[in-house]
Amino acid sequence: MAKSPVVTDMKVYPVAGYDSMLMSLTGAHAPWFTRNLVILKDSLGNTGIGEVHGGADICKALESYIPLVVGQEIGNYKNIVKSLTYGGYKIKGNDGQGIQLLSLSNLKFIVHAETAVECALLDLLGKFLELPVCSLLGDGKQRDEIVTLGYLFYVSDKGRTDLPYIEEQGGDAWQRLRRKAAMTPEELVEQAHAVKERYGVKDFKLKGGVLRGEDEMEAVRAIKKAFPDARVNIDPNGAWSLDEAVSICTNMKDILTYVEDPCKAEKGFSGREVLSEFKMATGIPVATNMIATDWRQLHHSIVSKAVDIVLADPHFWTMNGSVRCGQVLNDWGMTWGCHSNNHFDISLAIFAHTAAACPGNITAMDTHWIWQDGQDLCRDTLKIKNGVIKIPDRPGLGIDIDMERVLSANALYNKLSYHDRNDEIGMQYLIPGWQFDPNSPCLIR
Ligand code: GKR
Ligand code: MG
Repeated sequence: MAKSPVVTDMKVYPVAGYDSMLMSLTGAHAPWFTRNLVILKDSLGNTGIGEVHGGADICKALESYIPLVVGQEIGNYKNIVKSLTYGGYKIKGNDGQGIQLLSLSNLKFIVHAETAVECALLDLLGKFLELPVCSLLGDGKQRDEIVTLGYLFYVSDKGRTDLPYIEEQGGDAWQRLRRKAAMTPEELVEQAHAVKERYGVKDFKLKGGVLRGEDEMEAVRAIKKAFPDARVNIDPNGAWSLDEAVSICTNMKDILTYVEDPCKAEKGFSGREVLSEFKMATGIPVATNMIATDWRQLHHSIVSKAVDIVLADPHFWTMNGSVRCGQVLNDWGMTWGCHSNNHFDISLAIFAHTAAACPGNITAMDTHWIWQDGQDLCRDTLKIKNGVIKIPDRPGLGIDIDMERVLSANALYNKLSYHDRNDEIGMQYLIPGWQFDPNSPCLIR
């Protein structure tokens, strides 16, 4: 009987890369971000790769998977992933809150570490069957190109800290601008121009939760004025109260194509109830990556008509789970989209292949990668050109790991004194003693 190759080796590499001082409700991004990589080898000598969020707990979960993966046939990948979900190390202390209040310490409970293994197995299986990963997901490849949006951020002045944020010299407008402060509507429009020039994106998302909602809307208005054909969205991560969100957004109907997590649970009402009231009051479509991060939450979001666009990040749902979510949303007249955190180019490929397998009219894909572009861990990294990522005409993910770069990203990780995301440290240079408050934009204290 024909057999598929067997996994002969699994390695886990925690890695780090550089970031700008990006602002959001949770504070200011540190000079580094961390991720975890999985690299598999099979009996044909092929390599399969995967990436997931960073941090020691996720790394420990991945390491606990090694005996469940090595020696297994890649054709059995669904059962292997299932065995990890049920048999791998469970990160302790989950209070069940999820990220509905955007607590960064809860992110590790939402992340499905096994996605990194699922991805690496699919990469191997794709190479064996000579098919791209997206053809192995759901009902197969639905599109050749993935439209992405330009993810804009307020950027703080790193000169107000003594933290080692990187500087970039030379390059194009985007490479110069992405390491510089951008706090005014004019500076954000300049940022948007640079992103459009380099990547050809047509749509924009502004990360809010930084200034007063009214002030952030000024930036949204300026972006829409500069790019009248763009679909423009703002995401304050639930920083506003329901009343505030309704009042700020009501006049913005012609400007906002949709709004992401404008408000959240309050006064004894769940986030889903509150967003449903927001939608009824404003008629503005709502996207979320905070209140529909698993099947049970999705069920309640749909029943309460709380959202239109579900940003089903494959790192939260697994790749197969995210595609299944995309199929259900499409059948039920809703829209699939993708949430992101800072990531390397392997996750860019995870997003692209997952999006390629989702049917129907998906929304432009989020990605933080433009802030990391150039820190590739692979050769033949996917690129955003003319606003789209083309699915490569190659088996598997279509990218090849560069071990030299992985080892240097791993060396950077090992030098760091902390490995979990920490947005407080940078913030405390700006506002002494600063602490996260889910109800207050980060610069309003
Ligand atoms: O990178 O600061 C950030 C974002 O705010 C991120 O943490 C969010 O999870 O991009 C994300 C979102 O869409 O909510
Ligand atoms: Mg969001």
